[in-house]
Amino acid sequence: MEPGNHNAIAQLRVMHPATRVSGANGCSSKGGNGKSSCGSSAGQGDLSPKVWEKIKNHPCYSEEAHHHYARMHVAVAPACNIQCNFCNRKYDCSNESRPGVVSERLLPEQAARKVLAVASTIPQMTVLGIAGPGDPLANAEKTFRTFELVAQTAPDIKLCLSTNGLMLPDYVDKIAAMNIDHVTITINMVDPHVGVRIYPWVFYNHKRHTGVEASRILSERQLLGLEMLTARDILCKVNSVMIPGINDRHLVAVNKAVKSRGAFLHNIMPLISAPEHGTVFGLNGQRGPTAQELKLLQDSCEGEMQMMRHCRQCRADAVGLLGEDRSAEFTTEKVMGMEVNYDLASRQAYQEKVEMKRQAVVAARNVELATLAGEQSDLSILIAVATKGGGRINEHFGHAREFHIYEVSTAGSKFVGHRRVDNYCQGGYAEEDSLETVVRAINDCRAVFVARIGSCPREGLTSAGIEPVDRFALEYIEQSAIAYFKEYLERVRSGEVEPSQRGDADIRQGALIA
Ligand code: CLF
Ligand code: SF4
Repeated sequence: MEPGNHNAIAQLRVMHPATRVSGANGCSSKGGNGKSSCGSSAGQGDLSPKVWEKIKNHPCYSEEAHHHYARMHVAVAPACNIQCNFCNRKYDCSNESRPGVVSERLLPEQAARKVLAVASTIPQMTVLGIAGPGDPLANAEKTFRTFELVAQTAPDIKLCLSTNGLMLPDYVDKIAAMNIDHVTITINMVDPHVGVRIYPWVFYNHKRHTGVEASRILSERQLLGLEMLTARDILCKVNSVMIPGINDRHLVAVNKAVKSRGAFLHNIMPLISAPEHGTVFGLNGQRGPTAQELKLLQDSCEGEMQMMRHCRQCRADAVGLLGEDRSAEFTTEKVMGMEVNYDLASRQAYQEKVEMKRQAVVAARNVELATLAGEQSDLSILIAVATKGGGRINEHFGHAREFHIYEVSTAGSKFVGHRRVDNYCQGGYAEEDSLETVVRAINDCRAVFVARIGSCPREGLTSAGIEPVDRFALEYIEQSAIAYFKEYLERVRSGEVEPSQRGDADIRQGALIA
């Protein structure tokens, strides 16, 4: 579609216009009064039906959902009104994206057509997010116009917004009026003296502010915006970038501050910083956290509120399940050539099947979990899993671009993160050097579950103390993890294995363009 072709949306075939699934009546988020079940794999748990309806197929707000449902971003928001030391304008917004250039910036009409094209092709795509590449509320007109067009033509798609929060208080009423049910605010500090090391300036009220004053304005606006949103029962997630030596310890205070203002979920992400990104932090050698540092901080905050651990710091034009990127299939040129056939009824029918599969995953996990009843042990282990989604161990070791990490103990299994890696198998031949990077990425794990694995990587992993396990190929992840843990306990009790501590692991730095 040519830029500015406003008629294109009207030409799209919309077979079943319907009311928005994501209701206008808000929700009864537990707000600041307690930890909720969201973001975990616990299913509805203690969530109210209204909140559950909002999160159950949102891949970012529900860890369990992220194995089954996809999201997409449209890059309609190029400008930004603040400067973060971890951002370079040539790259995606680090608030919501990994640092890779956005392939295309879109006009709202192009974006809306792309949404329908994706919705027609990927029926489990349930969420449209606007997350950059700049700040969506610094580009408010384009952002809201895009949401408006999508709400008219694809009423079942949840609308999701991610912002640095500077302009948030000005737009809360608009956000509520447009049924945007999910808002993410990136809050890296609540103390301007910490902020001064993260934000060199903010542009507010027609003026560029610097120093402590800049961070004071930003923090006040962020927290005010958060309070205003939660007062309207809009689900709020807070993203925080963990920057060792700058805000790592301070993020516990951020966690408390956002919890007390009703945030629903806290997502502490590792700083991604490399010199080639051209950011202030990248150029001055500021490191990101190790896997263990990140997990320790997330664990220490988890008593306060539910933590998101499955964020992929995705691009501002990402499409697909978290962890996969199908954006190259939906360039403007390709979208223009596609027959767009948005069919709400068939989307819903497909999603009902997804729901049944999802329930089967949970049921299998619960049956296995019941067999742990009465087990007494302080041991817990980490397991890396090669998966393509669906909650199953269905990826070959050599094809995995990331591993899901599960922590297993007598309490059950829990998703605690993911690790990106270079493909071990590079188009038919094995890349021996990449085994070393894989080992470093999952070095804290006791075992790696795969659908298949060759003899060379099997030997390399074994000698690194990581057991390659393919006997659960194609089985459910959590059910298998619990079964493995029971065997592990028996092996420890029989003296066959020593329950020694594993080492730390690397979080991969640098751009990853799918
Ligand atoms: Fe996009 Fe963000 Fe909505 Fe998700 S992403 S706007 S809440 S639909 Fe999700 Fe991506 Fe992490 Fe963001 S994995 S970077 S948390
Ligand atoms: Fe970059 Fe996003 Fe920060 Fe703006 S808010 S400077 S786009 S990371």
